[in-house]
Parts: sequence; C-alpha cells; structure tokens
Amino acid sequence: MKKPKERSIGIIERYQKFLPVTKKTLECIISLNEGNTPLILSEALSKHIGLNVRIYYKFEGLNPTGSFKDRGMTFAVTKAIEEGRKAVMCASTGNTSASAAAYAARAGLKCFVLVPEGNVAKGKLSQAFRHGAQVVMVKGNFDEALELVKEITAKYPIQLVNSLNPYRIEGQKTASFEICDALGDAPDYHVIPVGNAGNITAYWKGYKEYFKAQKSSQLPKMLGFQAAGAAPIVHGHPIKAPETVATAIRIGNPASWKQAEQARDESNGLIDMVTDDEIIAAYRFLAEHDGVFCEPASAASVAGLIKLAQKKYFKEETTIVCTLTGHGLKDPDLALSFDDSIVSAEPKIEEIIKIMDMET
Ligand code: AN7
Repeated sequence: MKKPKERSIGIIERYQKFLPVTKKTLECIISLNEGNTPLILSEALSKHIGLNVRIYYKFEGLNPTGSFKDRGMTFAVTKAIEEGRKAVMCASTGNTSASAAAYAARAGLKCFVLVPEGNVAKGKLSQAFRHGAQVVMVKGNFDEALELVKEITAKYPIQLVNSLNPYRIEGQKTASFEICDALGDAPDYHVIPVGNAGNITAYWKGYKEYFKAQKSSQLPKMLGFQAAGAAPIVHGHPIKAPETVATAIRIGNPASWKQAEQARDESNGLIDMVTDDEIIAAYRFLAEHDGVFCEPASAASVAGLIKLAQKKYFKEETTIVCTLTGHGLKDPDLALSFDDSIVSAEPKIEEIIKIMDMET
C-alpha cells in the first residue's frame, strides 16, 4: 500500500504555481482539502430553457464548510500564520464567518466575527459557534459591520479576512482554474451571484491568468447577478437598507465594486439583478429537477441565467458555467418555509400505504 499523504492537500498546493506563495507559506499551510469541487452537468435546466447549450454547475457548496469561501480562507489563514498573527476577524452575512471560524480553529487562532443580527442563516451561525469563534451580533447590516471590522483591524494586531484581504481573492480564483482544467478550456459564459463582489473579481482574475499562461484559448463573458433589493452595482449607487431573501448577498455597498465593474466590462459581460421570486423559483427548480440543493444566494446565478435565456441572450451550442456558491443546508429555515403538505401517521403499514395512494 502507498503511504498516505501526511497533510491535507488543498488549493494552495495544487495551484501553487499561480499563487503568491513562499517556501514558508508551503510549510505552514492550513487546509481542509478545500477545492476540487464537482462541475455538474445540468440535464433539467437546459431543457427547461429550451436551448441547445451545455450548462454546468460549479457546486461550491461541497467545500469543507459548505461554501466557496474556503478557497480564500485557506490562503488568508495560512498567510496569517506565516506572518505570525494570533487572531483573525471578519464581518459576514454568514458563510465567511463559518469558514473563518473553521480555519482559525484548525490554525489555533482566535476568531472574531461581526454578523448582522437576525439576518444570518442558522446553518452558518451554528458553524461559527461550534468552531469556537467569538460571534457578535451587530444591530445593523453587513456594510456597517464591515466598516467596524476595517477600523478595528487597522488599530489592533488582528488579521482582516474579508475579501479586502488580497489572499482571499487569490485563493478563490482557483475555481476558474478547476473549471478550465475540467472542461479543457474556459466556458463561453460564466454566471455568478454578486454580493460583496469578491468572487466575481476572483474568477475573472483566474480566467485571465489561465488564458495568459495558455491553459485556455478564450475568456468567458462574466454575468453577475445581484438580488433586486440589494443591487447597488446595477443601480449605480450604494443601497442603505438592502433587503432580500438571499441573506448571503444582502449587501448594499460592495467592497470590490470597481473590480466587479472591471470584470463585467473587460469580459463584455453584464451585471443585472433578479427578484426574490425569481431566486426562489430557481432555488426550487434546481433542487426539484436537477437534484442539486444550493442556498438561495447561489440560485441568484441560475435565476439570472433563466432571465437571460428568456431574452435570447445566449448563443446556441455554447457552454455556460454557473457557480453555486453555497449549500442548501445552510438555510434550513427557508428550506422548510414552503407549503409542503406535512403528513404524520401511526407506524402501521395500512396507514402509510393509504397516504402513498397505492392500490391495495
Ligand atoms: C452563498 O459571508 O459576503 O460577491 O460575508 O455567501 O464574493 O461577496 C457572502 C457572500 C454569494 C457573494 N453566495 O459573494 C459573507 C458574504 C454566497 C455567499 C455570495 C456570498 P461575493
């Protein structure tokens, strides 16, 4: 038998040639085997939109803490260790805090997180608590929490691990590499939800770097989607009181605003918005017809794809990749908020058969 690797292999080791790593970085990697997520071919969605296109879901909900944040967090936390930091801090709509808490726990770092009180999905909060982070519920929104984190980390020796930290973007760009490696080239279109706008920035950086290294022969059009109640980039001004069912992207003043516009413009893409109804319809369609359970913010990308398909935006015989940023289990309250008929029964076969409506 081959001797097993003594370390977890994640995105830093796999893509070290494309990352700003030193010898020391490689010696202090904090990894949970993030990355290497599946690219799932959609069967139902292309039929549903009636187009001859290939649609793939890059299912980032299958990362160790259930979202794409792990790609950036492995690198941000590894660098914090490399630089001798003792603590990390972030503001979060939930997933960043879950990921920061997990990687900090593994690294033996203190972790502080500020989250908007009452607007974080239960799964994400459970993670932050169980991984031992100091969680503070801020009576305000994400944007206000991020401002506080910026001020605090500028004053105290605590590493900021929001996507303003360049290592977060560096780590997250590896998703583009994986897509190109899996498809043998870059897709024609890449659809992605936009909140704080770090991820669209990261994907575009990754695609450009792979193209430059001749690992791909083309660049995709970047198609970003915000929630209609939290669409500052679409409207061209910050939104003071963002509101959406997709709490992960309930953000009114994205940190990487300019970079997201750059990704849109350089790629000849677009940034548009989708309503909560469209998000929920896409969320349910994916779960009920493609067997893929993502969180509502992730479904914003699919809702956007459907919206563009209805406008005949896509060319036939093209390849579209849609990032599903987080797992559906993150938000159990929403998942169970629909009018499904809930049936209970005595543990008797006759009763169950009757409910199943089978002939006896
Ligand atoms: C599932 O956790 O901002 O545009 O604090 O959790 O890179 O911000 C989460 C964002 C999309 C938007 N989908 O990505 C946070 C946070 C999910 C997310 C986004 C987030 P960015």
